[in-house]
Amino acid sequence: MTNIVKLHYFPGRGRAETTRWMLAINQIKFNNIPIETPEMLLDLRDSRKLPFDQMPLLEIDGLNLSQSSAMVRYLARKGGYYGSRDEDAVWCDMIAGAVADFGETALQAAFQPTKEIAIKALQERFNKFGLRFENRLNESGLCAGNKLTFSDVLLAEALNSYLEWIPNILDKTPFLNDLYKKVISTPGISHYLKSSQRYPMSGNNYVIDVARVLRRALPSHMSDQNRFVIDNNS
Ligand SMILES: N[C@@H](CCC(=O)N[C@@H](CS)C(=O)NCC(=O)O)C(=O)O
Repeated sequence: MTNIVKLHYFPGRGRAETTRWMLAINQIKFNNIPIETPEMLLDLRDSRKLPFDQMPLLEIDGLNLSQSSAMVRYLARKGGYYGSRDEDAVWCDMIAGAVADFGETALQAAFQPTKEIAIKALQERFNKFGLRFENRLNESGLCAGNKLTFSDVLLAEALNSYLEWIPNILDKTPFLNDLYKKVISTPGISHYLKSSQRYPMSGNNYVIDVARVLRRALPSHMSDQNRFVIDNNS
């Protein structure tokens, strides 16, 4: 019997979401293991499965994987999503790097003081990267080579978040729009997006979960900002 794949993280998308999309495209069944309290995180750290004390943690094939970019690449190699040639693989890596910079703004959106501020930041980031991605896709409709790679999946995952905030953002980038549709209609990802494993768009509840588990201050616009911070001097 194969061990079920486990993904430990806050009960939300965050930095675990790219791994979920890569598990999905590989059609690998997995369980989200939500870490909802500081005690649960402490137990996970005590288990010595976190080499850098950080989440997410992916338990797969008898391995304890840390760092979402390593998880994504492990799953890319496992499923043949790393391109066929060295040149494609290095393009995958370059695009994955750019998508990480692009996607960071979407990861931070829920932490912004207002919806307007979040949307402004996303639009500016899209203005910087959108046409660069579009021009790259112009050649074959894909990020690298002539078959789907993990860089296409990462790009679609980031675009999914941008679209949730700005629904018409892909109106002037038809290649990006086509790539997005292609990725979300693959059997694994379309199934995942409709499944109970898919967390909703991150909002205040997610921000509060993160602060509570990490015992961190909430963003300054939220009330009772230090409600989860332990004062060790008192
Ligand atoms: N580059 C890492 C970042 C991991 C990370 O920052 N994880 C946060 C939660 S999103 C964490 O565990 N923070 C606690 C800590 O750094 O001690 C990745 O993508 O996996």
